[in-house]
Amino acid sequence: MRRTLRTLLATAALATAAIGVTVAPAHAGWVGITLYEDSGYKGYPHAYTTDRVALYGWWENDVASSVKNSDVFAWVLYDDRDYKDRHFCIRPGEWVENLGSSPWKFNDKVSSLKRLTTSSCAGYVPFYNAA
Ligand SMILES: [Ca+2]
Ligand SMILES: [Ca+2]
Repeated sequence: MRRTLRTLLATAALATAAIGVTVAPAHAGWVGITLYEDSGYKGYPHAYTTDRVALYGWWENDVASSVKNSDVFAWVLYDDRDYKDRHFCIRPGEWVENLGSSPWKFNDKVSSLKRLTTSSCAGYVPFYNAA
């Protein structure tokens, strides 16, 4: 049953990928955040421009291993849906090559995303100390 569902979802995900719906836009000036399945900005890129109260499915939830913020605002990544549990904030222009690195230990954890309306982390725990 579970295997059948996974196969079905995999087929659906591949169909979606084939028509380019969720592929990160490559054009200059794109604004948003990109989560990658693998460290080093590799694997399937998931691009977001708005809050996500919950990420769904094996292809999107608990898969992010690296992240780039190409937005003008900071984003907060949460371990649980509904913006709960452990979280870290990434500022505009910041990249995190390996979410599993020891300061964070956040590999394959991200389950919701919040886009702030400031470029600073505004009190949220940042990945990096401010320059
Ligand atoms: Ca991963
Ligand atoms: Ca999670």
